[in-house]
Amino acid sequence: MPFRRKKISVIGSGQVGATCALMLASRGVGDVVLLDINLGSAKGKALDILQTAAVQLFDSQVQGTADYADTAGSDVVVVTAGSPRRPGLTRDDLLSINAHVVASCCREIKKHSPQAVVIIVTNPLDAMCFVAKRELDFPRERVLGMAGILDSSRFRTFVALELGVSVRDVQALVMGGHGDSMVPMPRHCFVGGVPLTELLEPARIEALVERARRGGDEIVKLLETGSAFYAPAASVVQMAESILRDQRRVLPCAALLEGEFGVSGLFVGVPCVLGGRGLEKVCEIKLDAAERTAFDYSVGRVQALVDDLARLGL
Ligand code: A3D
Repeated sequence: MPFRRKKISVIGSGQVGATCALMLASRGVGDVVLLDINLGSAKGKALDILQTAAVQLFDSQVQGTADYADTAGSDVVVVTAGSPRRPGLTRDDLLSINAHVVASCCREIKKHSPQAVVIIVTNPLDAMCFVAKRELDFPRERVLGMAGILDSSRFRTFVALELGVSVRDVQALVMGGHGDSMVPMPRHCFVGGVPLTELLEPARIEALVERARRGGDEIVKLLETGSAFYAPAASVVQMAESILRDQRRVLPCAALLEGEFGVSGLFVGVPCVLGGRGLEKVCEIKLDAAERTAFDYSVGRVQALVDDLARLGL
């Protein structure tokens, strides 16, 4: 069989999408198609990224388009299309605008890349995953949301800054829905193998948890226009790479739960094994009483978003 490079399509060539395309191409994960309703943005950014190859030395092809036919047969499709958060605009406000965008993108993805693993990034994340799953009707293994890696990388960053250590040696887990109700799990945070709870007082840990929880807002306020994109894009690339290279990494992702953690029919952030088939496994861990309460509250918030979709007829 002739060798075929992996193909990744990124829908939406805005801040997150274009950064994803750059990172995917420069890591040599595969050939990248960048699609946007704004053809000039997709083509211009794709060409610009391609021209970094001579300097960054990669062989990936990068194509910009507004035509889904060019995305046909993608192994992974990343959906970043939609409106970003703006100051004063909550994730929930985006529900209506972005549900229509994600549904229309997923109809095209289903038509052109029926075997793809689809990674949703558009906010409000957990609700957009729900819309995507409904439109795609793919098995749950092939519909995932990116949030937990970003949320936990924020927490890891703040822990590393606080302790003055390398972030490489800080492991952390954030579960639950993406947003204010996310559930950072200090009990599962380790610094060079030492539990965080032995290194910092509970009040300091709580302050870092709170900063991670508001990590997106902090950046929205600083930027004044748009929202974070470097760390979100890097988080997407980690998911895509684990799938495309069958790395079987254990990463916190939004996955459709089918009874795990006592939840069914909702996308919630949980530790997942990502490999060649997409979601290989949900890792069900024991939650203590406080974690259970926080997780259940977060799941309730995801359910409320899904209920809003129904109420709005989305
Ligand atoms: P932005 O830079 O505005 O890019 C969005 C792009 O989508 C624009 O180029 C639009 O032209 C394009 N677009 C709009 N509608 C369509 C459509 N129907 N088909 C194709 N393209 C379309 O936004 P951004 O890149 O900063 O953010 C993109 C999305 O990701 C937003 O919903 C953000 O809220 C979300 N986001 C999520 C996270 C998570 O952690 C989950 C992090 C960062 C951003």
